[in-house]
Amino acid sequence: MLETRKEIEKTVLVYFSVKDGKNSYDHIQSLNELSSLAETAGAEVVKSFYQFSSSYDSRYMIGKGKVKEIAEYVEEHGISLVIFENELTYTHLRNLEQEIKCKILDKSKLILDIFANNAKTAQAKLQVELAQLEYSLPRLTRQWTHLSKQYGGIGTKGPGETQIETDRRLIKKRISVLKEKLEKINVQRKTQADERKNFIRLSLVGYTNVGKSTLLNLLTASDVYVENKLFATLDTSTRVLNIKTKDTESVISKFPKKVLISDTVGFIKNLPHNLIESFKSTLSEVVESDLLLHVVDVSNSNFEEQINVVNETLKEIGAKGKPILFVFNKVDILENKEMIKGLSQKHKDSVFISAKKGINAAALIVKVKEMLTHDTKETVIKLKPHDYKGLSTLYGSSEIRDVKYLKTGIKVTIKTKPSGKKHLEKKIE
Ligand SMILES: Nc1nc2c(ncn2[C@@H]2O[C@H](COP(=O)(O)OP(=O)(O)OP(=O)(O)O)[C@@H](O)[C@H]2O)c(=O)[nH]1
Ligand SMILES: [Mg+2]
Repeated sequence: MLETRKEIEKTVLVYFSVKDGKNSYDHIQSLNELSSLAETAGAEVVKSFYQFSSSYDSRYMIGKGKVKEIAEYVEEHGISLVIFENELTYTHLRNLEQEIKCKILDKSKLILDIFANNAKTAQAKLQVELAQLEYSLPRLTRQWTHLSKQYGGIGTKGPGETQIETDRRLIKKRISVLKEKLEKINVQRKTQADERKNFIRLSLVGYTNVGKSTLLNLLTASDVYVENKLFATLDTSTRVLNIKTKDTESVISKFPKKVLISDTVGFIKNLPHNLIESFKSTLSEVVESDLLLHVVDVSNSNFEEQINVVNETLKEIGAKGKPILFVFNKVDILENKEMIKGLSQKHKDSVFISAKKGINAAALIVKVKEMLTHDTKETVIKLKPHDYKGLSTLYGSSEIRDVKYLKTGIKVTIKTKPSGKKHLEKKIE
């Protein structure tokens, strides 16, 4: 755990990128995000360094000149922590620590620390410990010697073995213990999931700090933890849709089954892979949902990139292809309201809300109902006059309710699902 929580550590950030001519803006976004992460961990960021070069330095990641510049700054200003945006290898860490005389971390380690600090349930704690150990394994230094005291015992110190080899073996042993424990929790979770089969299941997914938990609270009249910090939520909370306003109650009563909504851990750019791996069981609720509500902080200038990161992460956890409703949140603080029109054209299944102010909750629920009870929905498709090929495609792929041959074209009413509709539109174009 970072010592930063006990006393605020003066911190500098470092960003390195290989020159490709287009990163003039990226480094600002990345450093801003790294700064929020560092502050979430309790650090005080006093300066950022960045460097673009034709290739990275195998010894230090950044060039030797930059290392010197940072070392001087660290000494002059009493800095105790340097955080790199880039993932550092054991060699980088060792060499950097020799030149810059203070603690050095990379973004993955920082995120792992925040997760460790925020983990509340036994499952989250085990998952974080597993990810931390897997991260440490290739970066072992003598810092792990305490493990032999904690988990040591018969056969932990073979003759001639170095301490690091012993530690590595201890860590591997602990990793398999953790995996077993998590597997047991997973079996219990599957039983719970089976019990939920008779419900309609929605999951809130999205970048960290976009307002997922605030939305869960609004939609389910709950009180889960909300905070203007990254990774406030690490566990999955599931609640029944239950928002009692004049507009929403009547829609909710028309759902064929009770609706459950789950809120879960948020995503971030370059989330350490082993964290995603160990959080897979927490995230399995997402994979099993009927519909994903992809919550986006539309007031954040970087929201398009955040959408891409979330889409990539969804692929990684096996949730690709799930129906998605884009929930553009924080419209109350959106300066450029003009954007809404363009976004709603780009993302057909979308709503614009403020979870905090309760704006447009009814529209969201209506949209959810529309997407879920698609089989009762009708869509009218207009084909060109004499487009019998298009008509035959429609007959082959959907249930036709009505066909009208007009002078201007053929008007076909079909029973369809939203995803099916997109598919059809493509076929007909
Ligand atoms: N202005 C405004 N702020 C909001 C809105 N929704 C959420 N917030 C704020 O955004 C911050 C993050 O909200 P959370 O609900 O904790 O976000 P989250 O997506 O659950 O975040 P993590 O669990 O940390 O990934 C809090 O300070 C909320 O009060 C909104 O509609 N408008
Ligand atoms: Mg949350």
